[in-house]
Amino acid sequence: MNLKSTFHKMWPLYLLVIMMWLKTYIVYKTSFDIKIESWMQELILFINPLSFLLFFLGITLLVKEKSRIPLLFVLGSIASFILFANVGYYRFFNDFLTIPVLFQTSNMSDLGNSATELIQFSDLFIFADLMILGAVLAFAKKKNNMSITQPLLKRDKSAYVLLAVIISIVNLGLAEAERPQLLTRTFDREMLVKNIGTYNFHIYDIILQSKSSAQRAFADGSEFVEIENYLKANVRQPNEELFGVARDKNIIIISMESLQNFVIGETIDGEEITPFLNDFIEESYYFDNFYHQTGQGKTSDSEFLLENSLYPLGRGAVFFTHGTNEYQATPEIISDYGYYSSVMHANNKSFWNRDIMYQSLGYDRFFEINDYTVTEENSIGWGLKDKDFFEQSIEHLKSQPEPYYTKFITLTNHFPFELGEEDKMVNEYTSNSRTLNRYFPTVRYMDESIKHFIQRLKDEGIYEKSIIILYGDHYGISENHNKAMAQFLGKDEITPFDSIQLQKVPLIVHIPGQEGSTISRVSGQIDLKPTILNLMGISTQNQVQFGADLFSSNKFPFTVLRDGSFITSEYVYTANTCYEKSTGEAIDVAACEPYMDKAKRELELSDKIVYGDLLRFYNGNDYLGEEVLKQEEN
Ligand code: GP9
Ligand code: MN
Repeated sequence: MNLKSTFHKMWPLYLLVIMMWLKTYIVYKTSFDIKIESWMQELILFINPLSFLLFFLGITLLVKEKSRIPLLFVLGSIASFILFANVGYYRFFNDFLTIPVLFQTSNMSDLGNSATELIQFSDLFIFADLMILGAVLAFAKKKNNMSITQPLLKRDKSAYVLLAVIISIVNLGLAEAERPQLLTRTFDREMLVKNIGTYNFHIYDIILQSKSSAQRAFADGSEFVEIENYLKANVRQPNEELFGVARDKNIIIISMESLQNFVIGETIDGEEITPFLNDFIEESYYFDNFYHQTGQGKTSDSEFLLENSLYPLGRGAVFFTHGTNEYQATPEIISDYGYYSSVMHANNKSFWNRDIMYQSLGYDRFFEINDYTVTEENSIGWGLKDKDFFEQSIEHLKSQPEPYYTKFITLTNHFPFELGEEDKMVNEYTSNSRTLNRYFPTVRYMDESIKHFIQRLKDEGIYEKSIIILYGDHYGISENHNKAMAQFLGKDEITPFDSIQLQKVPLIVHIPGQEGSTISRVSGQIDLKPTILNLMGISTQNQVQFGADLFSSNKFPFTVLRDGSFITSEYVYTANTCYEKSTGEAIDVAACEPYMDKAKRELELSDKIVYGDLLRFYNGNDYLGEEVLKQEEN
């Protein structure tokens, strides 16, 4: 086999493969934050784009000679665009794209400002190789001394395929040695990209997606036995004293956009960042060890946790991927108890597929952008400013039959944290991260709008007959800003342990007539539903739920995050490392081992319910397997 002649005959193909390969590696190093721990990992990262590029661009060998170059450009553009989309997505979400996220095109159009923030001039680099190839080909044509496409013999093609196969085997072999069971464990996208490369990761993702569609089709409800057993074994007695304190009271929930717990009680240039919340905490129950458990679905994932006490998915937003499943969400449950339920959020109703999902969750009404007067003057960033949003919502709130369960979703404290000068009440921070710098004034603004809202509730006489629950939906500052964050927190660096601590979000529960207190038991958004139902005096015994009443002293102090990291009262486990909570020091992983299985099982069982749409087999009391299947057959 004459590799040299093969190379010579197919030089445009090889040239593009090599350029795209190096480009991808440069993008890895500059646009993604992929943690490399050894030279072997670096080597795998370096070679991992190659196998895909050889196969993908090699498709050009299957077509006629004259179509080869145009097809090479088409394929090159597709792969470059995929890389480009990943770079933009990563800039904000600190994560790689997945198929479900990609199909959320209705969200893309809403991204507006954020999208332009996310695209940078330097991204043109991603298409530089195609431009270079174009220029070289034009030059070669002019010179006419380098033939561009030549007839290929079978053995030329075989040599090429052989090379691609060998490189793939080497890549996979090294990856498997470095990280056994890589492809069977899917928690961590970064690990996958690190080992098999961003392009192959997408192929893997497509396979997963088709598998999960098949999962629903094959589920027959027999899976329920295992789930019921697990839930029964883990059931905890809720707090009896608080059972029913909210009966017939309104439930007002405020989802606070991107609010992390580290700002609570903190100051910037001597000014409190959340003065109102700091005061409100004093007269409420405040959970200072409460974690968000969201994945790629961000706000919508936090809503999913809140309403279902199920985990969102490891990939995509469950609001999108499983928006028409059968659920037994809080709004549906409480309608039997005379409650009216609604959501207020001044954004397009289709964002995060909310319009569809809210029906599945059993909401009576969704007050969306068309229910608000949104003008240029009262908008910033993603839309209606929080203060105006709350002010306009008061009328909606008053129009509802009581008692009601109403969820407010704020918006102003959203990346890229834009705010007009007139609304800035604290200074920006000074660091190398514009994002972190701007975070504080928008948090301060949100705090002020909530203060205003609570005052309005008092004016309207709603406050005293309502339980008010405020929680942060997810992180606002991603790990991309670790350096600035370390500076703000006065640390040398942000360790993986610190990163987990930064996933704490505030949870505040205000019950009229009760002084409240600070509760430091480890907990998460999964616990909201059982807590709320218990306050409402609704028994949670037969609920399919993974959380527990936060007020119960029996609650197991354990919270698993969507990436499989977990927190107990003594330990934090993340990135295959066990940390002692009191010191933040890495210790022997054996200490975390007893909880590792539980963490994995919780996520697996919850995923099973979602993928198999298993709640269609459950009526809240009995397993309905046979009946449901018969109905579906007809
Ligand atoms: C969109 C708002 C923000 O309506 O909830 O969503 P996020 O980007 O935070 O998930
Ligand atoms: Mn959000």
